[in-house]
Amino acid sequence: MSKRTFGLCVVQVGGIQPEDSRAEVVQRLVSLMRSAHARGADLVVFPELTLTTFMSRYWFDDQETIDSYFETEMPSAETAPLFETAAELGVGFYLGYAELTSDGHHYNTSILVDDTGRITGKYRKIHLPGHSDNKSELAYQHLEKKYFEVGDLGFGVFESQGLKIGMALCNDRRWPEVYRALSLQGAELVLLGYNTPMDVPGWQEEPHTKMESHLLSIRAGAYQNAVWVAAAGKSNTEDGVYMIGGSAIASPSGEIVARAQSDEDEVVFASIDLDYAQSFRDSVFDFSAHRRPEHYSIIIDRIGRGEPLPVPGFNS
Ligand code: CDV
Repeated sequence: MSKRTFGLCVVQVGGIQPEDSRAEVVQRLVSLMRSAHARGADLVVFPELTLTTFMSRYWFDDQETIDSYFETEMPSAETAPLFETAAELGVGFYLGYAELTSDGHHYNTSILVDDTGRITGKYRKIHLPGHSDNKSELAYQHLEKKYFEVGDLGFGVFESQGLKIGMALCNDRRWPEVYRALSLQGAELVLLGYNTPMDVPGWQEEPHTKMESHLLSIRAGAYQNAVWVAAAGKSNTEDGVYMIGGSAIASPSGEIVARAQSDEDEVVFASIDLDYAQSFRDSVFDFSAHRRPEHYSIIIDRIGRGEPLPVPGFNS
């Protein structure tokens, strides 16, 4: 049986504090990229909004302060070392960051960069959680709906380093439509970065289920779509807020093949067999043979829950 092996790394980042400068963060990421390369990485996945602390926990009125968390160019003078190191080592990377476009739009974005340091794909986050109103009674808020617009690029799949790669960001990993949209375009890898604070306004969960629902989401996405999923998170505390960590790689069997053991900066490596997905694609998840889109129209027609549809002889 053929084997196409690929060195995949998720790089967990143990918290970025408000006082950490971009240059300091980039140096930290470069050093983690070098460690990943030493482990055999071909591609490194960094978290969502990696370059600063998670700004959506704060209410800001002042647009200048808000914009200070965003990147207006990529690469920039501050982020160039990441691209240079990628080219030097021959390692690709995925990076999440806040993007301010030249015409004034704000997105929660990720880019894919190949092993020559060239940007080969971009994704702008579509499922934005949280709220846009000021819940000033809370110590920390979750204001993604205030600071970011819904992404306008759809769910793209990009050819990079000889693979078909799809991207998602954080809350996207909980939505099955994301993985299906990517796997229907032949994605072999789904890369995603996340920030999952333990306390989210209006979202009560036992601490253990926070980790469980994160791992369950990436495992289910991987299995039901016969893809590899690589998820890199921030972890530990950021400005006193605990982030769950649990950076991991899930295989097309739905198993976690590598997972962070700490809450700190950590390089999580797996040498993956890209052809392992094929047996799932040829059998239980042979989409062409078994999918029945003529019965899936409710998924497009409805956003929220509604009444049961009529079934001949019932619900009329
Ligand atoms: N940054 C995120 O999208 N976080 C969400 C929750 C925790 C608000 C998540 O699904 O992890």
